[in-house]
Amino acid sequence: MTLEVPVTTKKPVAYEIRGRVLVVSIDSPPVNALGLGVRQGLSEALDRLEEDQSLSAMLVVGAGANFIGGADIREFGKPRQAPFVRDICSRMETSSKLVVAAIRGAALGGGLEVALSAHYRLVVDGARLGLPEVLLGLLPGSGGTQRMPRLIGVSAALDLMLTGRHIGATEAVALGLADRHVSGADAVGSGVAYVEELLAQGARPRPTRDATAVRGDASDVEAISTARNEQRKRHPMLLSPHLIVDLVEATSQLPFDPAMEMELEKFQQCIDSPQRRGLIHAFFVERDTSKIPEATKGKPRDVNEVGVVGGGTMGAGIAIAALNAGLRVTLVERDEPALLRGLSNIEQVYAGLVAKGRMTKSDQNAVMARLAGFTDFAALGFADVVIEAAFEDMKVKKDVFGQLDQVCKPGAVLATNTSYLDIDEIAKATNRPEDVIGLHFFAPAYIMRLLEVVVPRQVHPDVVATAFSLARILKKVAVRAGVCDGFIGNRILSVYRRAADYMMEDGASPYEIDAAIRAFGYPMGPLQVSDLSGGDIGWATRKRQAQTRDPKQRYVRIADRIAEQGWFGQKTRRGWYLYPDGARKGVPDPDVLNIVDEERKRSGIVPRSFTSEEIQRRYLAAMVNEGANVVHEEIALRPLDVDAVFVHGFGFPRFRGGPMLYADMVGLPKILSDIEAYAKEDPQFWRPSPLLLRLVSEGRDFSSLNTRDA
Ligand code: 3H9
Repeated sequence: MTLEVPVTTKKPVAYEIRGRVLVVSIDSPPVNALGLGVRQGLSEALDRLEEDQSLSAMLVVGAGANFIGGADIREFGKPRQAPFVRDICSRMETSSKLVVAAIRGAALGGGLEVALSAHYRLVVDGARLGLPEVLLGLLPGSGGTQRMPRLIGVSAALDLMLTGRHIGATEAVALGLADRHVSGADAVGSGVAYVEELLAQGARPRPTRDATAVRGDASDVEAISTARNEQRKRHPMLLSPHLIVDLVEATSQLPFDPAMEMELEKFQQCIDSPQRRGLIHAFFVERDTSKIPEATKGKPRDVNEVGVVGGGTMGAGIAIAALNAGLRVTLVERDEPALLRGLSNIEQVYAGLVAKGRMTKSDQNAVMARLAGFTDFAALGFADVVIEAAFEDMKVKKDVFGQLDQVCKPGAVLATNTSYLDIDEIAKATNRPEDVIGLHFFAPAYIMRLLEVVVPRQVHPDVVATAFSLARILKKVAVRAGVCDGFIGNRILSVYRRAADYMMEDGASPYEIDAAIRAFGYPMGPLQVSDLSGGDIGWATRKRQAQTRDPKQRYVRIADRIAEQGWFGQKTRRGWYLYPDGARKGVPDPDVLNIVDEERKRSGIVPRSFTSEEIQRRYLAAMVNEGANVVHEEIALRPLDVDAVFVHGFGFPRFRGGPMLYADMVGLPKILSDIEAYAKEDPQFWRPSPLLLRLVSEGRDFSSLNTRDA
């Protein structure tokens, strides 16, 4: 007899009895994370399985699109509450009755650890399995580090745990992570059928802890040593990857239970680390930047066809980003030679991928077939969105927008990729300012994930919503910014670069500055970045700003002196560094140090020494203070938007979460007292932001302004 127990949708775990099978369905939107309610529900389900003599097996499934998205990461950092996932996993694994997991959608982190504790695993189409804890500054903390290697071997387990990558159903079966793949998406139906089949075969509980894929032989030892060396080289500043390697090593050195104790201890070490806070902040920030007022007020328009004006570095990069997302692209240039150069810029990137074996020639042809080039603006008549990436000059931009106004269809979004210019002014060149917006990409536009969506005064909410929906299509992190010189990122950059210039003139060498910033966790120092992107760009900006610069402002000429020599960085084989024979890694240049010395003398400065810590503190204080100004002036909606800009567009170390979270972790009173101390030397530059002053006086931090709804 089948006893149907009504499914109560309100409970985060629902049960249904199908014959002799207890079907346990986790129903906790949005991703069935293992919050307290789910853990209690799973624990009660196990009680029921043990107590009910009519039951022979339990099937665990997820309601909705996912199995289990992992631990509820909002709970980390708060007091732990029993029952714990690791104990639930242990009870499942040691159950005397059969436990089976049927996976649809995401089984990630703690979710996969639950599945690993089942005796058998079935996957349906679209399943995504992985242990992505490392990306959050964590390690699998509910037995994943011990069960995964025992099930699929040391090498494969290290790969999954150290990359955090998700694998699909086919790979899961190939690796031995899942026992069966059933096509279709019916996890409950397929799961119950599978359990019945196993019961009919007399299958017995099969604890994963007893699996034997860890051999402890020379190849395992080799895999561990290679992983250890690689992680030391790649992630010297991170904690959790190294602990993961130690724990995988423990699978062949310790019995299961003591190794689990070791896992718990190291998991707690990660939980207590600032890196965990930084990386989890970065995870939520990526999702929260799209919570903007226009998300409810505006309706995105369809985007299939993108027009790009200008085929230089930015225009070509934007075209590639759109092509990669499957969109059709029309490129327009002012004349035939410029068009050919633009098309060849695009073609070269794909040819490079083909040469490296990362794309097939036929895929390249298929992508290029979605690209068309013209010298006549009329070709943009069908575009849903046009992105202008012409020369950074107001007259040029206004001319382009005047032409776009003539040819584009009604409702087309007209976007400019300007980095600094006033978009309200650009919009005036059209009779449809409500359709004009800023889409500020970062070079290379097909790689960098940041997209600043710059919102001018008259733009329609639908256009803002369309920009965010385009960003999703392009897999970018879109951040809403207001109009001002430099928007969020470049405006803040110009301030902390000045702080770096001042330190340089006061005594820190360019190479000490770069080394200090790398030691903070940046992949490159600011002067290396300048050499990579080209010193002529900043030089042009400084020349443009010269007329409006406050004459009382301290101005350091070192960068101009270097640019005046034609030393623009890697492309000219010298800039702040020398690049002998086109080498990508620069070496210090004594001539640059001479220029620095000359400028110090010219300014009457007696150089003093700076420690690495002092360089970092000043650089970061300038960044945080301007970040606060940008929030105060509502150029950024919240501090988290500033964090997103710096992590995704400026190489800020993700494990620190972003400059505003970093400031919270250091403590705002400390940042303010640094700024006040620096202001004694240069009160014109070091002016505490009104927002920083207010938050300190109220005993609050930036995070208190990070409401999840804009
Ligand atoms: C872990 O498991 C540790 C264990 O080893 C040890 C202890 C047991 N918790 O991404 P989406 C929210 S560590 C809380 O847009 P999608 C997210 O913020 C964890 N909330 O959806 C968003 O909220 P809102 C290991 C979570 O369909 C909403 O859900 N697991 C969690 O594109 C929708 O998210 C992971 O690292 C969570 N775990 O992608 C997996 N996950 O609507 C992390 C998501 O308010 N999650 N949210 O903005 C993911 O990778 C994706 O969310 C997933 C769905 C693939 C699941």
